[in-house]
Amino acid sequence: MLYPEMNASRALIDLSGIWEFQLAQAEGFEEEWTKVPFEHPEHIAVPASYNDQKEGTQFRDHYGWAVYQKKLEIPAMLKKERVVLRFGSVTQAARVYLNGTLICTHKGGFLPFEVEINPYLEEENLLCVAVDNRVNYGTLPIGNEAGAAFFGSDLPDIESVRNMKARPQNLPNFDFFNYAGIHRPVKLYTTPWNYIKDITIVPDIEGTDGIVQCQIDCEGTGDLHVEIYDEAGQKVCEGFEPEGTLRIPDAHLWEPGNAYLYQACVTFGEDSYTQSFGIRTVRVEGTRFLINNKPFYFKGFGKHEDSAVHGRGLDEALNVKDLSLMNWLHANSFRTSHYPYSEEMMNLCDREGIVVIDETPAVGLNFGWDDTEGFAKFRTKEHHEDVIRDMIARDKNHPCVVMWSIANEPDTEKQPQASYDYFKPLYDLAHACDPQDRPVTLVICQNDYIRDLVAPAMDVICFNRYYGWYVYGGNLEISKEAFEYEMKYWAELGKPAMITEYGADTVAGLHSATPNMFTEEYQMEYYRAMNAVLDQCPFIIGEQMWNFADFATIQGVMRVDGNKKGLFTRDRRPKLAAHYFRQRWEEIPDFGYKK
Ligand code: GCB
Repeated sequence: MLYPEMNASRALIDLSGIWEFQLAQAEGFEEEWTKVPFEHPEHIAVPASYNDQKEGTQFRDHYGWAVYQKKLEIPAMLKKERVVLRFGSVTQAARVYLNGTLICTHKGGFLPFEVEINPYLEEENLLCVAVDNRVNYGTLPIGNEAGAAFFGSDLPDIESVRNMKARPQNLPNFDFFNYAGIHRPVKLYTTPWNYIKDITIVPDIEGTDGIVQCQIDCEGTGDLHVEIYDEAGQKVCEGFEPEGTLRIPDAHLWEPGNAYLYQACVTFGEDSYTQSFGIRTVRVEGTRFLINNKPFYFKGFGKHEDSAVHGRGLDEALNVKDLSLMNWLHANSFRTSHYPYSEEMMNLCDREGIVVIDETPAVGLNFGWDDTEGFAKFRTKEHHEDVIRDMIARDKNHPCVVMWSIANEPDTEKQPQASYDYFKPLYDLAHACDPQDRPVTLVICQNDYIRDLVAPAMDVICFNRYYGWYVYGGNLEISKEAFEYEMKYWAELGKPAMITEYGADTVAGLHSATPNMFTEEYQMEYYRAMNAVLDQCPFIIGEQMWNFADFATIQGVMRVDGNKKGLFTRDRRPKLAAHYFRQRWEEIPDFGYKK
């Protein structure tokens, strides 16, 4: 799916700003709300989560639908063109109405969707977006349903869960606040009626040349022309076919920390679109992860899209700040834990040379249940396939994306065969969807890893480990030993492996000469101990600590005003361990650290 751009043939209007807003009930909202402007609306900023923009539990803990309205007048000159309404993301599900007519629906809170609106346009228009924040066994991420325990709180008995039906609430089975609303920009764009629908670029390297396989999908008829420009604005090659291979002599490669982007300028009849891309390859070979045929070492984090007031809403200044802090730390990568991030962030990573592991919102599947039903109770399979397809369709051209993660921490151990039967087809699907055929992984949780059949089926073993925190908390000596012991198992598999989460909750400003849990000293000593183990393992191709910054979660006895495992506070002030990592990562090269 193309990211909307303004150019000589396409207009682009950003509908960000203050919208009218009203909370609705769990099950739905009045039909009138889609037809008539609200009489006494709240004012809510878009894009942003609605939860923290206003005070009160009715906003923070809202369950079910909320409705946004905006009046629209479209410039007459644009109406002759094809007009498309596009949402970067609406969390968790959306119903979109124009002048009372339902024009599209979308399930899933982290990927874009769009609809052509010409047939519904009037002189003055009322756009209405209804948003549902409910999570359950059929959504990704997973929410608990009555009868199950949920993250953050232990319910005393089943009876109390039944009682809660009178006062329904979301029971997320994931450790981040279930922020909701219109999280990413809403845009109107136009195209001519014969238009460029999609562009797919697959780069390769031959000697010093870049090889670019291009596929252009168009609607209607017209002459097609592709021109490739370098960063100096020089044309380096061109083609005239919807599908073909172009050669860039002496190409500049896209490298981590050293980005170089080419522009494919496509014209088709009256339409035009410019797609940026990089020349780089990605491949797994033995126990190595090769970018441009050189062994890469991941230094970085799991992150969240999370900040004060905005919640999970797009904040471009924060994105710039975060990448700047990554550069300050000599980090080179992050995982989009636990959902695909904004297109704006992906574009920025392309430009800044930050490497990304792109993750679906499949978090918490079967985690935390001690029942026998296991995977059988989930209704996620089709939706899981959809998000894999849609995520790859959205992000396939990004040079920053080097691997797909199809899930975070499902329980792959209790029912190993059922887990394998669920995930192996999804792994195959991800490979089949990706024109660049990047490596595919799934991030496993700390469990009886010997029973796990899923991790060994992936291209790279990605594990989250909390020795020294949830396991042997406070005792770094025994944690180190246990971690070393486990590494012997993974070494045998002959695959590359990386740690995608390890961390310790750390209250900024809490110090002690003897490193006790929750102090800044403990966080630093914890990482020293774990990293010493990682450094001894030649098959370990990376370390991504948990988490880049403190972030909001559900309330509960496990969390003091959110998860505090950040290397930075929520407002991006470094903790002691940030200085430790800064020094460590300065000494670890991007390439060739593990031979
Ligand atoms: C995990 C999860 C992550 C949590 C983290 C923690 O394993 O993948 O979402 O936030 O642990 O801090 O407990």
